[in-house]
Amino acid sequence: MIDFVKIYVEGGRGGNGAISFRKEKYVPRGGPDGGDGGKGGDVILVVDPSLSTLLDFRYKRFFKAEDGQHGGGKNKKGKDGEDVIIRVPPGTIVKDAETGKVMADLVEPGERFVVARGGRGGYGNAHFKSPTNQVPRIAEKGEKGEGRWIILELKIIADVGIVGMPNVGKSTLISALSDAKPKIADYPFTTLSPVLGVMEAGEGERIILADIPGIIEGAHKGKGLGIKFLKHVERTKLLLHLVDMSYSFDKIVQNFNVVLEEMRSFSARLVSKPQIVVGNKLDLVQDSDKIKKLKGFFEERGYDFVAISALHKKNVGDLIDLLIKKVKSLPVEVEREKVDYVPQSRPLRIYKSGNIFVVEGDEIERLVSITVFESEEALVRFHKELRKLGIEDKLKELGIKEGDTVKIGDMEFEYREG
Ligand SMILES: Nc1nc2c(ncn2[C@@H]2O[C@H](COP(=O)(O)OP(=O)(O)OP(=O)(O)O)[C@@H](O)[C@H]2O)c(=O)[nH]1
Ligand SMILES: [Mg+2]
Repeated sequence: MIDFVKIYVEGGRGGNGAISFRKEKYVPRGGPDGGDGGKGGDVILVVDPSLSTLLDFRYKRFFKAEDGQHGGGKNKKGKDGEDVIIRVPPGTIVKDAETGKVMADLVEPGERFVVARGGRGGYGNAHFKSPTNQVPRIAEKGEKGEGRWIILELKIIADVGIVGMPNVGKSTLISALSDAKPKIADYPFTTLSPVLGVMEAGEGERIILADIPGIIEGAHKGKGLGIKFLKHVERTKLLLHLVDMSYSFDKIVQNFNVVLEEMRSFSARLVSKPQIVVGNKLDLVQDSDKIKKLKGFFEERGYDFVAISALHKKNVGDLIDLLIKKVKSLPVEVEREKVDYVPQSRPLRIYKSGNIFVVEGDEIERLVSITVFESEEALVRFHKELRKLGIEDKLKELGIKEGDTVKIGDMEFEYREG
């Protein structure tokens, strides 16, 4: 099962603004009418409930939205770039790959999250008309789209998580209760990855069940398969702990405790979930006292207990009733991962590195990226901004001289006394 992928997402670049002047009869040069560039497309994640793994991302790792088109004359705005829609299964947690911070936890079908914004379109020269400048020969370039590596991590959303030792009949049970058709066999570790099943719960309601690989002693230290799948039952509402009743009473209790301990070692949150105990393989039990004893034992500890045979569908109806009653009594809300990602703009920083004066910061780098340096007017505007941001003063403080190199973003400039 693919439940962890790293992908690259990038919004489209904004289109450039146009420099253009109205052509009118008998007027040599009309007013500026250069249109703005279109906005770059966004990369958007959308929850698609028909998906249950991140398998698709094994083959496609780069997602870039379309660039905006350039503006044109006659105030023609460039067309916005198309968004890229990425479909993800419910329960997909989105993290910034660099910091590991959670950007979003996508749960509800149709829920959307813009994971990389497209750049703003550049202003055309019509924007720069002012009382002192009737013929602005200046336009902006489109802004770059956001680009980042992200991690998608799937934590299945189900109502009931079926846990237990290998070979106790978890997969047999999910196939008896739902539409799921997992592999069933008489050896441990038949199930290698989680399986989801939908159970009809009357009045159009449905309960989603998750069957995960068996858990053995030492699972939290990496033994067997169980532990890495435990995260998939971490946000179910109810745990259905299945035990194999063909063993002796003591062995059944011992096995039960092993699974409980392994879950506790994995997470306190998991083990504190509401839990019911289901004894399976009733058909193999001759001694009806054992069942009474088991029922007493588990109920004393606060668990509901049902004895069934998943294979022969014995008492499965009772179990269904109990599941419906339990799930309905539990909160509807899925526990979401806490979002702790705050988009941070890099502040302005000016320093000397060797002979080079380096200027860093989102605002100034953005300004560089949208400025058309070939245009004298744009250059004047750029210098004005530098002064306004206090960059000029700071560079002088650091002892900059005519002819020195200033690096801003990935552009290098020769410093001229303005
Ligand atoms: N006699 C009897 N056998 C059962 C019952 N339920 C399951 N089995 C058998 O137990 C064996 C294991 O069943 P699975 O459903 O594959 O068990 P599991 O818990 O999913 O096993 P893993 O995926 O390996 O953890 C199979 O041979 C099933 O036919 C039952 O109620 N009675
Ligand atoms: Mg199984």
